[in-house]
Parts: sequence; structure tokens; C-alpha cells
Amino acid sequence: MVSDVWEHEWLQGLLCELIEDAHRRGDAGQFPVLAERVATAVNRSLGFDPAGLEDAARTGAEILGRDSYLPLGRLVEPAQVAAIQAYLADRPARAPFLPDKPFFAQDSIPDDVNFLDFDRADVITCPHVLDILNHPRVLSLVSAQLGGLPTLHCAIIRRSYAGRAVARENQLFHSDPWHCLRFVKLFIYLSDVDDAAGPHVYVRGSHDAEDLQARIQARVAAHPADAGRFDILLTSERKPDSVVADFFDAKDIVAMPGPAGTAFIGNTRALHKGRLPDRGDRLALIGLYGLLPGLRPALRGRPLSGADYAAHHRETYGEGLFSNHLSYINRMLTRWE
Ligand SMILES: O=C(O)CCC(=O)C(=O)O
Ligand SMILES: [Fe+2]
Repeated sequence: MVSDVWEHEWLQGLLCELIEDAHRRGDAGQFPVLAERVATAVNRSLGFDPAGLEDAARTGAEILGRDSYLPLGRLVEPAQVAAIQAYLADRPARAPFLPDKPFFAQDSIPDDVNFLDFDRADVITCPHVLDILNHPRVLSLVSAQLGGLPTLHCAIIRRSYAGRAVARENQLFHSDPWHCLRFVKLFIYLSDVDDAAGPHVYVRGSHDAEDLQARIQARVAAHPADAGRFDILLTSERKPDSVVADFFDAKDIVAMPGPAGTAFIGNTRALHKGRLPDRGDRLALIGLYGLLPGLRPALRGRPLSGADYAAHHRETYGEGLFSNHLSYINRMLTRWE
């Protein structure tokens, strides 16, 4: 079984180093070949055939490959959203970018903390969350995009607060680090998000760094006065709004508002941000799916085994393409024996 292979820590460590090295050098050139081999090995070992995926999943993956994001419409029912909100309402949450990630109570959050992430144990025990992350439509699309059976690496529920003075961290344009050889994220709003309430913003089609570099070079060749002005789009972790707005067409800088329950899948190698909310706090669930095992320790906090979760999933969604593979997909988030 592939899951046994991944338990060899040296193998995980080797792959993590490879990915981190390539990230430092800004060179992911060998990733496509390696990713293809890993996908083939995972699928073969687990008896998963991507050819069985429905056409809609393949079409979705094509859109993702072109646009960097794929809207899914409303994925979560209002009653489920209400149950999630109620479960989290009074729980303390962490400031992920402060040293030691301190917890704050919901009624005593400092003004310079723009968003908090709920404790990971609270996230995976929260009603409906595992089911949303394992929605068959989501798993089909993610499998088509990754070319193989995914591993759910982690899930975050983030509350972003309105009325803060300046945008911080992920509220500024960035491209996510290489979480894995291939990865995508699922985003679901758990509060109503209009233009003023901090929608996600994507720069359409900006996920390919080589292509972006070529576009920057072409621009500089045509306008020599621009030399150096746009390098920051590739070199700096956070990219100023003004540079993004100068370089890209306004029609390709796309905000994605939507009522609570709205979901989309994003290739977060593209430039993106969660806009600072002006009015109305924003609650969102974010799931990270990759091909390799997580590059961080497994949670295994859920009081459910992978097999129990698979049985629960069958009750919720019926027998399906992923029935045999749910304990593999969820092995970082459930207890697996
Ligand atoms: O806080 C946000 O909405 C931004 C999230 C983000 O950048 C990410 O999950 O990659
Ligand atoms: Fe991000």
C-alpha cells in the first residue's frame, strides 16, 4: 500500500527537501515529471483509475488549468452553515502569523490582528466539515486536476475581521509556496461575502511562473522604461496591489463574492489574496489537497478511524467512485489504524 510507503519518514523527508530546495531556487522544472510518476504510483498502488472520472471533472480541470480558479456555486446548505457558525461562535482561535501562534478569545482580539484560524482539532470535529471536504464533486475535480487520488493535507477555518487599518499577510497578493508537487485548495465561504466583506481575489491565469516571467520579459522588451518594475511579481513574497494592477488587465483581476455556502477551487500558485474586509467579518473554510503525504505532521485528532469515516461518507453520499479510497484520502485528518 502507498500509505505504508509514506510512513517511511526518510522518504517523506527526501521529497520535502527536494520541494523546498526547488522552491528556494525558484525552479520547479523537474516537478511535472516527478508529479506524473508519483500520481501513477499512487493510482496503481491503490487501484484508482482516473479514466473513471466523469467528463465534468476533466472539463473543470481544464478550466482550472487555464483560469487558475473554478467556481463551484453553492456547495453547502444554509442549515449546515448555521451549524458550523454555532459550533465555532465562542471558540478561541489562533493568530497564524504571530510568533508562537497565540490564541485569542473572540471578544479580545487586538486591533492589529486581521484574522484568526480556529484550532485544528475544532476544525476537524466541526459538524459537516469533513463531509464538505469529501464532497464527491470536489474529490472528482481535485483528482482530475492532480491526476491521481488526493491526500487531504489540512483544513483551516479562518475568520477575517472588518475594520482593520491595513491589509496583512495573505490579504496581500501572493503565490502560495510549493505545498506539494501538485496541489489545489477548496475555498468555501461560511458567511455572506459581498465585495466589501473580503472576497478572494485571483489573477486569472497567473499560476505558471515561467509563463509569467516570459510575459514580464516581453513587456520590458516592448517598454524598456519598465525594466525592473515588475520583477517583484516573481521575487517578492507579497506583491503590492499597484504593481499587480499596472501589469495585468483589470478584467483578469477577479474578485469572487458569494453568499454563505459558495465554493470554488483554486490553484494557489496563481497570484491571489483574501481582500481585507471593510464591512462584515468573513468566515471561510479552506482545504488543501496534494499528491504527496503532508509536509507537516498528521493531525489524527478526529475521534473517527478512516474506515469509520468511509462508512459515514457512504451514508451521506451513497456508494461511489471514492468509496474504497476515503480512508487513504483522509488519513492525515482521521485516526488511521
Ligand atoms: O485569508 C485568506 O483569505 C487568504 C487565503 C490564502 O491565501 C490561501 O489559503 O492560500
Ligand atoms: Fe494563499
